[in-house]
Amino acid sequence: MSHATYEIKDRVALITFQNPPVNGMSYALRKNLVVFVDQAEADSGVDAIVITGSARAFSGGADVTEFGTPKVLQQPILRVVIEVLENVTKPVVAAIDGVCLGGGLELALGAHYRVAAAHAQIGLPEVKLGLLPGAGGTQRLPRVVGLEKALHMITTGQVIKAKALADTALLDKVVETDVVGAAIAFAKEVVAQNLPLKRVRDIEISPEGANEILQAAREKLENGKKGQIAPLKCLDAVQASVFMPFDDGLKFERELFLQLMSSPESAAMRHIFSAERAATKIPDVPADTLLRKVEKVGVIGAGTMGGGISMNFLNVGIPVVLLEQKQDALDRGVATIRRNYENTMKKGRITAEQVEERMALLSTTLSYDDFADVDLAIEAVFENMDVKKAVFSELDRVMKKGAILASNTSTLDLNVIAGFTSRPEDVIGLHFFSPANVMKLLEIVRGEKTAKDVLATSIALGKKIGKKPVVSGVCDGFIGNRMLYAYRDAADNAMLAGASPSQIDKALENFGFAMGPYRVADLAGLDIGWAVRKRRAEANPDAYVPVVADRICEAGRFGQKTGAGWYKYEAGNRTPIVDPVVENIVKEFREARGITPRVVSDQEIVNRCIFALVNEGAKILEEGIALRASDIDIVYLNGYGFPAHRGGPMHYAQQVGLFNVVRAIKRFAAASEAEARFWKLAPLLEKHAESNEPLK
Ligand code: T1G
Repeated sequence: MSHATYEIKDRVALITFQNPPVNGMSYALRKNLVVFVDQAEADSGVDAIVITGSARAFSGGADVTEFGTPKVLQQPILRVVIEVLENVTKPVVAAIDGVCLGGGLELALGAHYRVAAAHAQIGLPEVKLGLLPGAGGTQRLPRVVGLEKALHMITTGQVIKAKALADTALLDKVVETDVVGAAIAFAKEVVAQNLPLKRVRDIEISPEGANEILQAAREKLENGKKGQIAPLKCLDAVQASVFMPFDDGLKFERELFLQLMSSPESAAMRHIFSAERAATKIPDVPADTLLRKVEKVGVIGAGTMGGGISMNFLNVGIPVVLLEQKQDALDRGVATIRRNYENTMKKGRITAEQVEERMALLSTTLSYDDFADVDLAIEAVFENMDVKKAVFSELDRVMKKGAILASNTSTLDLNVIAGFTSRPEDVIGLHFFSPANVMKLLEIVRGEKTAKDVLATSIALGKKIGKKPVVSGVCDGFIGNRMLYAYRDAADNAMLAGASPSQIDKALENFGFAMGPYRVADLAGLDIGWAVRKRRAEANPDAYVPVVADRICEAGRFGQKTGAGWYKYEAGNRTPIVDPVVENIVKEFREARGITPRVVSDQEIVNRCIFALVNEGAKILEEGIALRASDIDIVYLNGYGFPAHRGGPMHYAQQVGLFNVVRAIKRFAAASEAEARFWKLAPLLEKHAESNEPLK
């Protein structure tokens, strides 16, 4: 099957890529393109050539599905295709609509001229895959948009609308409609006026001021995201565009590209790219499932969560009716939403008009009767089953047939909640993470009776509001929090063995977490967890195992909010300060248990905490709570700050080697009875360590 079409319109050869969904530059498309270009060049009835894609995509770049396969190196590789375009003896014009990204933009830069639709999206996002533009982008883009803009685009992966690039040499014409027609007319004009066949590679770059620009960019990147090596290599490649002859620059770019392509960081980030998309595919829910319409949303609870949840829908133009029990709570909630928008506006990310547009979509009520016409209701009320029962009974009473009833619960059994209604098939969990208007993760909790179209609608809505949806089954803590409990317990075990809270935090921050578990606890507040543990202890005294955090809380130390928790804090300052009081509490806690502290290495701390995540993740996978290992990665990357350049706990475990993970867990378990109780090895993990089959 051909991956491009060829037709002649008024002596202009029009070559249209046909590799849906986004015209990835596959081997077949690359080959078809060269064959058609050669055909057009040899045809005396053709004066010029226009290459184009679809309205959705000129091209989304190199075909990522070919990475790691022989096809990615099968000739003609993209660089060769680009050289073919550059050296055609007739004008080649790229007609750009939709996305023009990565290798797609590099291809367009090989054309002599470029005509774009104003709304087309242009960029070199390879850095987000842990790569750099490997088909000349680092050498050509600076020549058409200037060094500084090219540096920013390539080191951040920023995508820019074509109209914002209209005044650069990247684009020769920007049109509102019919970009192909405009490109054909433009090509004919080039022929009629016998204009030169411009090659981007021939544009000179002045070195004047380059060093200052490059040095400033380098310093910024060196203080950037830890562990990500691609941005600095992008900078090195762009630097070559200024100081090396073009072909040497191409060679240098290629060397750096191949280094990145074989790096664990890029493997991790490419894994994330495919994992995010896989997470929205549910085996027993057909991709063409008819979705329920969601044109109006009701949110119950105007607190931090309810307000943040509401903002997600207001941001995409969906009206929200916000319900509370008391007017002053409503007023506070609305004021908080407005304040959040005004803060975003002050940062220049939205305009004053957008603030008003969004606030105008928000209405409030004290009566459930106003939920009669909402298509989806999401409750974000107190985490108590009696409260949930009252809320869902009311929702069931007032909401129209076919509406979706959602709970934001993070700890309660969704199936029980669904049982409070006459329509359990319309009930689902939409677990947002605080702050709900910022955090990307959305755990979509599928109840036993949740209808397939409700699930499909929720996933589509999650994507629409810019979240990373992951489907979870029903269990305590779903996917993320259940793993978080294991992670925190592992950190506590390392502390009991002899490590200090600050050593544990630093070890995990060096691994790549933005904050270690004790700093996170101080930020979130220790009192919340303490209350949960006390409730559990009252309910089941025999099962309760005291933890050091109890002693910290008993001392009135709830974290930043009280000026002291695991660390102490000076007034108005969030910098954690190691506190001898805590070290003494930990020391006494160990002594009371007859534990003699030992040296615990940073690597052991990391292994204990990350392998605890992996072990719990394997249990979650085995129980069918998560559909696939990569879903677990997406949860932990987007809800818990797992470093992207590690790919997620399950991906990281595969890179370490499941044999090594299982061996380490067994050695931890052998240390004591308490450790053996904690380190119950997931059978699935042991099975895959034996078979060496990757976890799927
Ligand atoms: N190759 C192959 N498939 C791709 C693809 C690509 N480049 N990009 C997207 N897809 C698939 C995706 O997996 C999904 O498949 C479907 O298209 C829709 O994607 C040499 C080496 C293009 C903005 O980094 O940013 O060029 O799940 O759900 O929201 O220098 O996809 O339906 O089976 O995301 O409309 C550089 C990556 C590659 C762009 C579309 N390019 N893609 O977003 O749909 S490296 C990128 C995106 C490179 C050269 C280097 C987005 C999109 P499925 P989607 P969307």
